Amino acid sequence: MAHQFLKTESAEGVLSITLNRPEVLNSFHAPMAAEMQAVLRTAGEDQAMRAVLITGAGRGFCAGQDLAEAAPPPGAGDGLADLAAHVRKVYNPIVLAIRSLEKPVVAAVNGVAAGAGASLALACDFVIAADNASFIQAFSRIGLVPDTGATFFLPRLVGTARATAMMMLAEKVTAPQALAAGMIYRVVPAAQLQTEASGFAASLARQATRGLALTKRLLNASLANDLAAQLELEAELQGAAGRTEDYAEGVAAFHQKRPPNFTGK
Ligand code: T3D
Repeated sequence: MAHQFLKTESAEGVLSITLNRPEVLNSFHAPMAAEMQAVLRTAGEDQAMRAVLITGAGRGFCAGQDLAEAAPPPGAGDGLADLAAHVRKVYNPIVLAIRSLEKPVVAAVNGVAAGAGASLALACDFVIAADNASFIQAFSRIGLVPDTGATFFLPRLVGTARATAMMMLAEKVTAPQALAAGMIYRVVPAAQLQTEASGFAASLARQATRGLALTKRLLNASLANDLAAQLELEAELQGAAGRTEDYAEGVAAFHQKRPPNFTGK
């Protein structure tokens, strides 16, 4: 399907999504958000796509909400009347789609990730950042609160003290700082980002996709469950993993001393 504000490409079992409004650092307006929601839905349905990669065109990853749409300059329109409704309609479905997608999602952060753009990256399963990328909890600079899941993911990743500082001070966190804080998975030289991230996503797409999906479900649940509930869920989902073709293939490959050929079933 052709998109106006996203570029998509399918290769090696990976659906790559590029936010494509570089002139505004890929900030989200309603049409781009609607396209993103639709593409994530398709990604869930397409069994041939076993991993998803999200990146940005140009020098930024995503600068969050398009402020020209949300709060235009005086005389340029009314902007968004009800931000609560807008967040529910635009951003929450994107985060929920990523977290419930039964395949790994990789963010290749190619530049600044600000506001909901930073949150978008944190919602992904893996964040690989260029060494010149940065993360800014920009919300407080304009009098808003963090959204798009930032207050859920960030304290869990870096602890409340650091999350509070990032959110209240809105300072730029460089990619190396984000890595040191445990916010992201890997930092690579900027010139190698797309190659590294694509290769990494392709390697994920060759893994036991059902097993990864069940692992993702466990990780999602572990953020809320107590130990007994989590142990029970592990048992249940291990049962499901044990019924996959990939489990049979993994064990057969082990005994035959060869690499497994997982099909994602
Ligand atoms: O509305 C709701 O639903 C509530 C939900 C809110 C969620 C949010 O995401 S709130 C946070 C919104 N985002 C921001 O506040 C970030 C705004 N941008 C910046 O602070 C800076 O652009 C950056 C720190 C991200 C990068 O700075 P820099 O110096 O590298 O770039 P720049 O020159 O500021 O930006 C380049 C262009 O992109 C520029 O346009 P121009 O002057 O060349 O025509 C700039 O206006 C535009 N741009 C950047 N961010 C946005 C944007 N245009 C619209 N909306 C943006 N968010």
